[in-house]
Order: sequence, then C-alpha cells, then structure tokens
Amino acid sequence: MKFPRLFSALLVVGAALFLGACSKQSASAGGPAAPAKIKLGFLVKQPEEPWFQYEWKGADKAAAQHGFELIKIGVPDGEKTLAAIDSLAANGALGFVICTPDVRLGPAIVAKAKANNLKVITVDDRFVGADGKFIESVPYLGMSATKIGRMSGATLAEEMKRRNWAAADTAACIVTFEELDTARERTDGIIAALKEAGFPADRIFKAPQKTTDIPGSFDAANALLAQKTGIKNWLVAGMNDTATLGAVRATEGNGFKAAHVIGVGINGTDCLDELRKPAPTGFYGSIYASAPYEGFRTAELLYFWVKDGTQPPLDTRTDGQLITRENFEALLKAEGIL
Ligand code: FCA
Repeated sequence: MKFPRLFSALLVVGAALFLGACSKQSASAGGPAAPAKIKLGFLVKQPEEPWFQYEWKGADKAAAQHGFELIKIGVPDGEKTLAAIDSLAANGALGFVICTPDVRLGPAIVAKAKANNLKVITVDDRFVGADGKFIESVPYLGMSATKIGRMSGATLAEEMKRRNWAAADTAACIVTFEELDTARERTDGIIAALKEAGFPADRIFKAPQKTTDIPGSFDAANALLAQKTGIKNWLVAGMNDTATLGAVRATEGNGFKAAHVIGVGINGTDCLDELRKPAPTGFYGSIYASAPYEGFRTAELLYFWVKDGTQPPLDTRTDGQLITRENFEALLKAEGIL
C-alpha cells in the first residue's frame, strides 16, 4: 500500500513544519521583533525650573506620539553639557534639543555634536559664535522676546493707570540679565513699552541679576531698593517669572505692601503657586508662553530631521498672552498645563 504510506509521511512532514512554525512564533514572543526606536536627547540648563519641566513634558508627548525614545538630561554647566553629548552618542542617540547653560558654549557644542554625528536644535537660548553673533545655521525655536517683553511693559503701565498711581510716586525695578540675548531683548522690550506709555525714563531702574534664580533676582532688587528711597509704588519686571518673583520678595522685605507693587513675569509656568496664594501678592501676572508646545515642537522637528532628513526651520518664534489671578486657571487648563 504505497499511497497511504506516502500520505502519512506527508502528514508527518506537515506536522513538523507546523510545529516548527509555532515554536518560532513563541520564541519571538508573538510576532517579529520590533525595530529599535530612534533615540533623541533633550538637554536643559535649569531642570529645577518649572518652565523646563513643562518643556520636557511636551517633548515626552512628542516621543509617545511618534514612537521615539527621549533621553532627558539636566546640564547646569559646560562640563556637564559636553559630557552629556558624549553619553548620548554612546547610548546610540541620533540628535538632541538643547537649552544651553551658556550661549557662548555654542561653538563647542556644535563641534562635539558634529564629532559624534548628532543633529542639534536649540530651544529658548540661541547659540552665540566666537564673533559674538548668533549661530544662525543651528535651528532655533524660542519666544518672540522683544514682543513678549513689550507685553509685560504695557501690562505694567495699564495696571498702574487702573490703580491711578502718579508717576511721581512710582518707579520701575527691571531685573536684567543682559549677557543672555533673549533676556536682554525682553527687558529692553519692557522698558521701551513703559516709555511709550509715557512712564518717565528717569524713573526706570535696572537691577542686574548675577544668577538667574530667585536668590539672584532678590539680591539684585534688594540692592536697588536700598538705594532708591522715597518711592511709594514699585513696578517690577524681569526676563522671566523667577526674576520678578525674587524682586517682589525684595519689595516685601523692604516693607512694601502688595497694593503698592505691580509685578509682571514672563513664562507663566513658574508663578502658579504665587497666583494660587489666597491673598494677592505684588505679583500681578505673567506673560505666558507655551513651554509644552516648545518642547513638543522642537522634539518633533528633530525627530523628522533624523528620520526623514526634513530640515527644520532655522528660526521659529512663539507668542505670549497675559495671565493673572483671574484667568490663569482657565487658560492653563486649556493649554494642558493644569
Ligand atoms: C530662558 C529663561 C527661561 C525661559 C526661557 C524661554 O531660557 O531662562 O526661564 O524664559 O528662556
């Protein structure tokens, strides 16, 4: 009976093939191995600042949406920045977004990225070259600094008008950090808008901060307040919420009640606890710019660049809007911050 024997042999071969296929399936845990995810870095100078935490949050969202892996590293100084770039390369990353701790590190960061074959996008603080000019070949995304500064200055002037303060009783304390271009553009914008609103130029005082944190702006404003006596009301602003918060704390320390202080910040992310305080403080409001959007967009642009070779735009600016105790909850809920 040749035919049945052949038939059963075929059955055996068939069963073996079937079992083999099954065992292969189970070895790869239910399907073909997933391709390795693209890895990208996101380096920020001040990871303790809510602004940068929200930026990271936005970048995480881009990573989840597009399916890449995000490596977040805090880089408070030059040494840590250069080491972080090496470690990204060693981990197989293909590029990074960075807010550098010092814009003059730009050329060193570009060189290190090139040596490691990594693509770079800058966020917030734009690289400056050895010639003192922006390194325009590196894609940049950041706030429209002058415009947002002007919004802060106009807000100060409007609120002063609403409170019926006389210019002769009032002075402006502008906390500055002029070595950083985006900071200088913002504080110049504040001062320009104040002057345009008719505020006397000789009552606008700069208080240079040595460090861009609350102690830095507190010390700067404190030194100014000690010098300028006989002032009844203070307008207070700076390059970000932290600058204004430190200066508002200094006015409190010098005996100014909240009703005699109008503080306006920039960022809108680092003043939420302040705006939530049951009683209003001298911190009136902030010009909110979207940190989550900036994080999301820069991470996404980098991903498209690495994956498809799509060159990101070289200069993208984001806008701002005023938040106060009255509207911040609703506005930031809509933004996904709260
Ligand atoms: C700078 C400031 C941050 C934020 C950012 C947009 O990096 O230090 O607080 O304002 O620009």
